[in-house]
Amino acid sequence: MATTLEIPTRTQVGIIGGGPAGLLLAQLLHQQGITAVVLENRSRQRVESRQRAGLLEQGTVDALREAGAAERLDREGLFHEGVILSYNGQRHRIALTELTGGAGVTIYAQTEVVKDLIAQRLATQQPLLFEAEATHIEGLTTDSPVIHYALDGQQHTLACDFVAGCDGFHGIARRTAPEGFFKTYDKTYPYCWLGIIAQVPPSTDELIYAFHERGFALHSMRSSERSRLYVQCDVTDTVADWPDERIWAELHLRLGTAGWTLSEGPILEKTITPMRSFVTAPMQYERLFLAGDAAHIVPPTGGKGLNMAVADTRQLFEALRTHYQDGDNRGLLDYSAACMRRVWRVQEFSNYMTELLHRNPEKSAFDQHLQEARFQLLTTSRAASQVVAENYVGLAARRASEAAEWPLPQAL
Ligand code: RFL
Ligand code: PHB
Repeated sequence: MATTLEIPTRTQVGIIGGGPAGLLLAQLLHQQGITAVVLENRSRQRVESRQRAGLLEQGTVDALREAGAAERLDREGLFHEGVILSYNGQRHRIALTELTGGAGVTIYAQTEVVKDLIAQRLATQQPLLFEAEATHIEGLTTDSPVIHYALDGQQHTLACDFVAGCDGFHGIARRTAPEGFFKTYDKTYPYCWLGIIAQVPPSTDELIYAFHERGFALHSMRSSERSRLYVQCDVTDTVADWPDERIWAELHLRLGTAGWTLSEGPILEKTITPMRSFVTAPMQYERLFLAGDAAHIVPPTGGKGLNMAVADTRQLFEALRTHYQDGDNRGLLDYSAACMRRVWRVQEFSNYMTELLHRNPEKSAFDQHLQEARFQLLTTSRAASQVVAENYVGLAARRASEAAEWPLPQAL
């Protein structure tokens, strides 16, 4: 069902997608008096219950604070000063704050971020239409593009100055540009993640990422009462292949180390996630700007997807703000280039973490030794650990984005 608001036909920024990117953009614009309409094709209940990310970089927390949407996050978020990597039971702690001059990460579920942003949007009485599916966009080369969408069985149009494509990996925005305009780059991995939420206090204060010869495992958390855990599984597996006993048995084996036990509890939810790296370049076509998963996907091993979506959103917001308030279009013109520098840095780190920590049945014995040597370097070199720490907390990506002198490859 849609909200009870009158259905708008014209706005300044038409936003497709009511995930973290679209909702945050709408709020930041609203604070500056710039109008927007958010079109979201799922129901509110569905959007608020999709289990996804949990790890927020400092820049993401700051953006949510700037948007006035961090009251609960500041109360309930769990700040982490370090993270643990494990290799066949041998653990190595990366002291994040110590290695980065104070930066850490915050655990606060994406579901909660989305609930906070939706509540805030509805409180401002600004348009957020659920079950409103954008079907196509017209006139992107004119100064008034039009988004066509279906709502309650009827077709509607929304005219705007700019379109923000925040509609995730399966959205329509990216497909609106002429064939061949966007270049795409991708990589899939020969394994998936099976993720669970368990009603049990976390068995660790800090996240544990484990390589094991039986495959990857991750111990994360949602609160002092709930744990979030993942195990690497095969691409052909379904949830039915993973009864609770099998999941716990693998988690014990893969996360285990001498003198530590993993507590079990009722499993509330199980989902399987494919692992994929994907980049669209550039991130703008005429008056269409892509942000978040609509433009790029990373495998979740680095905890980066949501953080990249928020970083794009901030960049796009700032570009739109200076356009409307100062008549300055430089931010809009530079949007894609500034994002791309950060996107490739984050892609590289997510790929590094993924390949470091998963068992890849397609790898040769030689490559498996290299993988172990990479892990060993982390345990013996503070410099190597610092590189991981700077990437994990988001510092490295911010520096990449600001390195404007770095030339972009011709193809971009
Ligand atoms: P979203 O969240 O996919 O939102 C896009 C929204 O657009 C809607 N939509 C449409 N609306 C109208 N018309 C259409 N035609 C539409 N087509 C689509 C969709 O219904 C949806 O609501 O994209 P956004 O906003 O860019 O946000 C990206 C993040 O959701 C994503 O990157 C993260 O969840 C990735 N991720 C993680 N990111 C982190 O930063 N830290 C983590 O710890 C982390 N862990 C994860 C993750 C993703 C995971 N999965 C399930 C993929 C762990 C997992 C398991
Ligand atoms: C999560 O808490 O869901 C989570 C944390 C870190 C990751 C991925 C997922 O790298």
